[in-house]
Amino acid sequence: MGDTIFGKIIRREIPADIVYEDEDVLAFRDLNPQAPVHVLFVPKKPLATLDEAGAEDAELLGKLLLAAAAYARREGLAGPGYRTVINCNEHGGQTVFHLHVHLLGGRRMHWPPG
Ligand code: DGP
Repeated sequence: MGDTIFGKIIRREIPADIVYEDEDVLAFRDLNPQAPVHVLFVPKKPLATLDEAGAEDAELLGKLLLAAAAYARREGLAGPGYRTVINCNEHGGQTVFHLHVHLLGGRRMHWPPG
């Protein structure tokens, strides 16, 4: 995959409001928040889309979701609830081609999404 803005954030070449980091995952606040809490959980491994993930990435995908769930719990979002979203490719609304999980919380979500 080509480099993206998220690759630059992972390498600390551009700033971001980082809220969580471990060996495999970086999480930072979305620049254009769609909810009071809007954090992106990004694998340090440069996967472009969910479609590019393979069986070898099963553990990494689990780590992304568990990191998001743990963050939501720490921030008091788990009781009221929250939403996780992975947009994939054009119809999914993906604009940055480095796989990421959106964590949205702090307000009631609507369904179906637009
Ligand atoms: P998606 O549409 O699923 O690819 O989501 C990309 C998100 O990334 C979008 O909600 C806005 C956010 N975003 C784009 N550029 C930047 C950036 O430079 N910094 C941060 N923190 N977020 C960004």
